[in-house]
Amino acid sequence: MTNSPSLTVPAEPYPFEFSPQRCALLLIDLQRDFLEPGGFGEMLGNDVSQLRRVIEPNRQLLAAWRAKSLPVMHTREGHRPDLSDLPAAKKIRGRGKTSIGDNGPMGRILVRGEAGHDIIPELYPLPSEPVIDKPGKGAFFATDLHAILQNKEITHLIVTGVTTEVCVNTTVREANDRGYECLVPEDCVGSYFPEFQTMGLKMIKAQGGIFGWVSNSASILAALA
Ligand code: TIU
Repeated sequence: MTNSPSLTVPAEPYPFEFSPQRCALLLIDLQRDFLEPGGFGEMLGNDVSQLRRVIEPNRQLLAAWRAKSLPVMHTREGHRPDLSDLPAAKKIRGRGKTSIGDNGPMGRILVRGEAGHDIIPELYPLPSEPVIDKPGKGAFFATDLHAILQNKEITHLIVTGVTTEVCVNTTVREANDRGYECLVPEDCVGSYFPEFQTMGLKMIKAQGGIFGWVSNSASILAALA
């Protein structure tokens, strides 16, 4: 693969450099179950409006990546309809009245093929964009994401989506351990809890960028322009 010239984005703890063709935009779990009323997130007692602010900045970043034909990938958290990939511990966690696999307002909760499991229409994948179905919080656990990234010679990731402290953080840690350089735009990731949003981002960039970098969509868009 021919390397395109390297771009630099102002970021913390120091500028993030990447070659656009080797940098995938990885959108984590922007699913109806997490962002829309009546889904899994609300069932856990969360305020989904806290997450909806990420939609517009993600839409802009996605449009920029698509306009330059750069690699885009999406993930969805969910399970097989027979729940054979759902650990008992995950099924019973929370001791709620309804849990993963049960019927909810948008179909069976976090089950592949159900309406609530799908990605929100505002950020819907194109047929050319790989969608990684993951049974866990991290996007590398029990998926072919690492193989896809290696086949495409991708070395850098811009990781967006929900939630900051759960699936985004877990995925950035997994990616970092596999040698990927990760940048997280803070306005493109969301948490149901403001304090977790703050600390989830601090954890990534602390100690000289222990897991990665933190920036924002405007800085990335400016670098790409
Ligand atoms: N509950 C919560 O904050 N998150 C999840 O269950 N999954 C993701 O973060 N995608």
